[in-house]
Parts: sequence; structure tokens; C-alpha cells
Amino acid sequence: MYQFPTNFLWGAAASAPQTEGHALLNGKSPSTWDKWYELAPANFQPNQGPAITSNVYECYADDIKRMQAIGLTSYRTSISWTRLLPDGKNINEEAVSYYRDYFKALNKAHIHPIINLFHFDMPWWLMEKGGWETRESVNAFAFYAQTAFDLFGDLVPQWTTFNEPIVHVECGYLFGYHYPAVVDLKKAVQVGYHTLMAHIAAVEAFKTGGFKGSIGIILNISPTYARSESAADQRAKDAADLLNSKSFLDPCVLGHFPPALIALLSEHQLMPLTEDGDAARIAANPVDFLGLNYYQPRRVQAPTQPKSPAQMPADFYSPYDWPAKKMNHYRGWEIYPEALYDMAVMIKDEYHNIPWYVAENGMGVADEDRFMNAAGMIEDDYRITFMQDHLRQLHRGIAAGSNCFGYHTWTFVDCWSWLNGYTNRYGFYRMALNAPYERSLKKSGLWFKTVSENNGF
Ligand code: BGP
Repeated sequence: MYQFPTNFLWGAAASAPQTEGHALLNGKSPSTWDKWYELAPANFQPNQGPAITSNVYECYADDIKRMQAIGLTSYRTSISWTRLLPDGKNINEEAVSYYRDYFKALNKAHIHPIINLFHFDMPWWLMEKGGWETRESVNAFAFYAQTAFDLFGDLVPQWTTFNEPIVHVECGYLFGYHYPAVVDLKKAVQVGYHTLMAHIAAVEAFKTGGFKGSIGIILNISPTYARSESAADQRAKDAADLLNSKSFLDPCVLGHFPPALIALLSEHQLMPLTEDGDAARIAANPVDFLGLNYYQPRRVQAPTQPKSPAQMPADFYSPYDWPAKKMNHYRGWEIYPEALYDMAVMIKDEYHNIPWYVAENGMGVADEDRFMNAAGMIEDDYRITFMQDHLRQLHRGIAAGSNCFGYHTWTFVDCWSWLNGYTNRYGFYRMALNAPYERSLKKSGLWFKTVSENNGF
């Protein structure tokens, strides 16, 4: 039996843009996703845009009953910035009633809400001014955060500012998966810096405002494993860690950037524009806790033909294809549960054992209806095995002293995934793609209920 600590949170995660629907209704203005789908639908899966997603705007009350039915004790979702503040300044009262009602219902059902502020959904009005490229975005986000704390602070015990902030940096400014899909490493660094300062400004507003509860950030800091012990491979590993993980982890938890990151960016003429006083604000506003998303490890080797100054991450490190890897072929991601133990120990040893939780972990699988039994239930034993394997490693990390307070899977009900639409499913509940977007329980949901009830398995 793997027994977890008392009051351990058993939950699931989702985001507003991937679940709410009503994307351009009830006063909401477009995010970059709504607008990009309108401008360039060919980038998306056919007829799978962000307009309806899981229709949670209408279904949240019933969904909360479904959460209770599988023993969830916690749930993370996000607020949509463009629903709450359609023009960035004026409050949309319909959004206030929707979120207040939703969060009240979660609390009433004894499902601990963790509420996130930004999940890749940049307002279009701000993107037209440059999005995270402009310093104005920092104050705009701080105003949004302050508004959310004022309106919902009595209902939200734990806040997070961003989900995976490195993702909109790399997908929007290096790899083409998010709008504006430009390729520009210097801009990517500036976007990352403004995002970090927006996070800091939100934490500052939370702390000076004297709100109850705590505030954190959700990072995807897949551990990096080098091909070999050679100096060149180890340099590649260090660069990958600095750029992808420590760039947010260190300032958010330790209150400063790693000197090695500053040296690396300076060497390649990539230092962002900063303002006087930024360093002091970073030092004064560490997070109370971390959410860590984990799906796959990062494996690297020395870059093959690096340019200097660097123009792409590939000039610092190349991906390494580990021959012994086990794959989730549907999503194209390696399955390596041991990394969860390594993460747990890293947080304990290098980040003063700050409280943290697994904010996402899960397995996306295509064409799951193949596994439907005669009673109409998807028997997703592969997902149960995936979670068991990861929970065993997490348990090891906790036994070694790491301060982990929960495990959230991605996700509760199958949901829309950006450019991949509904290709890969992750949910405890299957969702039908046509109205009324009916949900039906999968076998993994039944299993998770027993885990939650026993506080272990
Ligand atoms: C995380 C994101 C989620 C979610 C998940 C699954 O990185 O925070 O938004 O989408 O990954 O990945 P995907 O949907 O790409 O299969």
C-alpha cells in the first residue's frame, strides 16, 4: 500500500480556454486563440476551434457532481482574462456571477479550488499592442490579478499566476504553435522576462493587499538528462536547465536569476530590457508554493552545429533520442516516471523544500472508443498503470522528505487541446463531441475514487 500524507489533495486540472466554451458570448472579448482560429483555421484540427470546448460555462454545476462522484478533493481551473475584463479595464458583471457561483459550488462540495490566472490565453486587445513583448503587459496583468483577488479572494484559498509560462514563450516565439508564431530568440527572451515581471507584479499585489490564502505559479520543469557525462553534453544539459527551468524557477522561488543564466544570455547578446527596481521586486516577492506539471523528461546532447551568437535553443543543446525510452506513441511523449522522484528531490534540496504539488500529469490517447466495453465505459487500464507508476515515484520522493501536498491529473473531462483539438483524450470522463456534450465515466475515474478514499493505493 502506498499511503500519502494526511490532507493530500487528489484532484484534476483544466483551464478556462480549454473547457468553458461561450468563447465570444456573455460579454467575453476574443483571446488570441479565438482570433487565430477565425483568421487561420487551417492551423487547427478541422472544425475544432475554441468556441464551445467542453461547454463548462453551462455544465459546471453538474460537473461538480461528477467530480464528487470520483472522489476529487481538489480542482484547478483558470479565469479567462478576456471574460472578466473584456477591454482590460471594465469588469464584466456576468463573468463575476459565473465565477463566483462556480467557485462557491466547488467550496460547498468540499473540493478545494486552486485558481490560475493565465493559461496561454492572451487578450486580443493586448496582443494588438504587442502582447508580452511590451512592458505595458506587466501592469495590465497586475490590474487583472488585483481585480480577481478583490472579486474572488473570499472563495479561493490558493491562487496561481501562470500555467507553464515558458510554453507561450517557446510556442509563440520559437516553434510556431501559438500566435503570433514568430521565430525570434531575442523577442522570446523579452517575452519571458515580461511574463516573469507580470507574475512578480501579481504576487506583489496579492501580498500588499493582505488577501487570505496563498499564491504560487505552475511550471513545467521536466528534469533534463544528458546523453553522457562528457563536458559538452553536460554543458548542453546546464543550458537546457537554465533556459527552460531555472529561468522561472529561480526568480520565483529564490528571488533572483541564476548568475549562469545572465552570463549565458549576455554572451549571446540576448539580455532583455529591464527597469530599475525590477531585481528588488523579484527578491521581495517569492511564491508561497509551486505547482509542477510533469509529462515527459527532457533529454539532450551537445548541439551539432551551434551558431554564435545563438539564434535558436538548438544552438545551446540538441534533443537526444534515448534508445531505451518507453513511449506514449499517441502523443509522441516519453514515459519516464522516475523523473517525478528526481523533481521531488530537486525541490527539496535546491529550493528549500518549498511546498509543491503535481499540478498536471496524465496520458493523452487517441481513438479511445476502441476500448469501450458493452456497457459503454472506456476501459483505460493504460491510464491507470501510467498514474500508478508515477504515484509510486512521487511516493518515494515524499518518503525522502519532499514537501508535496497533492496530485492533480490532466484532466477531469476530455477537453480541447489547442492545435491538436480533441485528437488525444486525457479525461476521467469521456466527452461526446456533439451537443449536449455528454460526459461518461471511464474506468480510470472509478479507480481514482478508490485512491482518493484510501488516500493511497
Ligand atoms: C499542458 C498544458 C495543458 C494541456 C496538457 C496536455 O502542457 O498545460 O493545457 O493541454 O499539457 O497536453 P496536450 O493537450 O498538448 O496533449
